[in-house]
Amino acid sequence: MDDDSRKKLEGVKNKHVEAIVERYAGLCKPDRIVVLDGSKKDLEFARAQSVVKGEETPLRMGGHTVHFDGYYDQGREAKNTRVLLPKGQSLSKSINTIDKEEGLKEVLSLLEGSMKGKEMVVAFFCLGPENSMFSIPALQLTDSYYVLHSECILYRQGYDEFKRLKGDDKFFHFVHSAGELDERKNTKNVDKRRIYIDLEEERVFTVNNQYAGNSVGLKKLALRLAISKANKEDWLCEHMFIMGARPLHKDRVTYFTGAFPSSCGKTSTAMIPNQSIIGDDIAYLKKGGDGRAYAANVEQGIFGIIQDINPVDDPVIYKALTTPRELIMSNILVKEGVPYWLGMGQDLPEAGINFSGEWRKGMNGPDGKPVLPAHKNARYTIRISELENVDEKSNDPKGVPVSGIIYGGRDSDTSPPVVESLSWSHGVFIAAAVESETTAAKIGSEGIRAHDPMANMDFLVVPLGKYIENHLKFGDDLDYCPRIFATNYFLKEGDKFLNDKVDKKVWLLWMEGRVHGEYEAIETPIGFIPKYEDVKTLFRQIFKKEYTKEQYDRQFSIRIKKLVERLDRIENIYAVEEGVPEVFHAHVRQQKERLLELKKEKGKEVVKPEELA
Ligand code: SPV
Ligand code: MN
Repeated sequence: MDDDSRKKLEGVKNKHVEAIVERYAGLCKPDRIVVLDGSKKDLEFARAQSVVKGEETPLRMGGHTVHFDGYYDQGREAKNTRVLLPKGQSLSKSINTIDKEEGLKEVLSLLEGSMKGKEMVVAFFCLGPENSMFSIPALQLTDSYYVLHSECILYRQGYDEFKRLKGDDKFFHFVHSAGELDERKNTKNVDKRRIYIDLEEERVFTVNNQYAGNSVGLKKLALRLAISKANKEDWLCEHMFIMGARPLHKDRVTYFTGAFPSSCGKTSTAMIPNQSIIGDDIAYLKKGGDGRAYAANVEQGIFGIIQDINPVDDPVIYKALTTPRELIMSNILVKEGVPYWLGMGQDLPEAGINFSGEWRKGMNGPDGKPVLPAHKNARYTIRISELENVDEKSNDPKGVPVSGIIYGGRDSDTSPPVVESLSWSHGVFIAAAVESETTAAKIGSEGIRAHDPMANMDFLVVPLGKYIENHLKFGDDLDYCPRIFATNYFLKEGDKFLNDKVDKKVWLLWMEGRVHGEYEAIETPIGFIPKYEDVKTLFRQIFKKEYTKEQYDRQFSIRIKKLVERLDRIENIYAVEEGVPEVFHAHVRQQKERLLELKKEKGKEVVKPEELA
């Protein structure tokens, strides 16, 4: 460590930080330790070193770089992401755990000597806005300048937040090593990829990986630690965007949060044109002094899926991705310094460099499978402040008051595009019953219907029953509960989607109006749905598009059989979960009864909205 780094380390005046640095430097044996304090110079250094070390390559557009993860390191690893479980404790069966002693021994031995020939960077960040009720200081140790550079874009700097701790140990810490690298600077031993989460010590060890969902401590690793912290302190830590909805011809902003499983339209909902974005992935929700729910973005950037970003469906992001600024693209196709991705709205070249190396059309990868030009989970990393639609309160230490919460699933044949819950607890039930077809964001098979409560299942580290109870309690404690909605953008008939991607703006503005009591709705067994006239008007006003009664009927009819089948699946899943609040079970039963009664009354399986009005 040189004098400059030593000075920065000592500058936070925190013995716990010094001990952690000393301990893992001793274990990982880097050639050098570099400490950053988040100054402009340090941010430039992080950016430059990613290129110097060969982890990123500049693209032709000013400020843009590309990073490739290894062929087998293209999504979040579930199998080897585990919670270290102290002896005598237990968690839900659905949570992947390993005995703490055994897990620690394994991961520490994998980290031993892992930084030989490399540098260990020590960086200070803050989860949530600085100096606020949301702030959690976070210390990152890594041997990857790509991880560091990503964090400098995605998170707020936290050197001052660490000073504010005044020597206290109330911070998260993350130890990451990409492990041994091959000639492409990719992790060699992905079979030894391990991500072990220690809730007691509020730390995560992650080794032999580079994909940001596995390696970037402050993202999905901190999410797990924060879920555990929130559980103890009675607030909520959610896999949610935060956005400001701005209706046509009215001067007001209404804040929504939304939880969608990966790749189900979460970022693009947060980026709907003429609305404003605060965050796209992780939110902390706390009760404010006025009895309302307040939300803050944990991050300051977006690590978004680039597939299907094109000038028609996502004009704001497309523009940001095609103009000069600091950003990282990962696992796209590059030809002559120009990036290409799937669904970008133009033809792709037939050869180039991608996550498999030198790529040609029609070739197979090392696993014998055809290689697409770019990976489906290819991503971009960008600061939200760079976007033209950033909300003016994006860094407000108070957070923003939440008026509505949206839960989005992905199903082709069951739920209507938008539905409002009957009450807070009914909304919590809807959220706990979210199902979604799996996508490329997680390693494994795609297109399988998976239960994903609150779209947070992959990250849950507290028993599911307790987590649901926390949600119920959070609403009960509030003087004004946000309204809860469910959306489904993926209804299909045959192979054809029933909605255009941009239609989500209509559902959003309907929800916004509901919050202000401006639309009546039709009560159905599953909740409130919009009236035809209202959405028809919104389609006309927003898109100058004719929305027919026939389209409405197809999209909003109550599909009793499918909905009951879903409830049966949910019932089975929760039958083996311990500690699930009775209110939840009651909602499952009552919703089923209402559906079956409707079937009896109408004598059919599919009931049109007008038959309910
Ligand atoms: C997600 O998959 O939910 C993401 C990307 O936001 S990752 O960082 O991989 O989790
Ligand atoms: Mn996410």
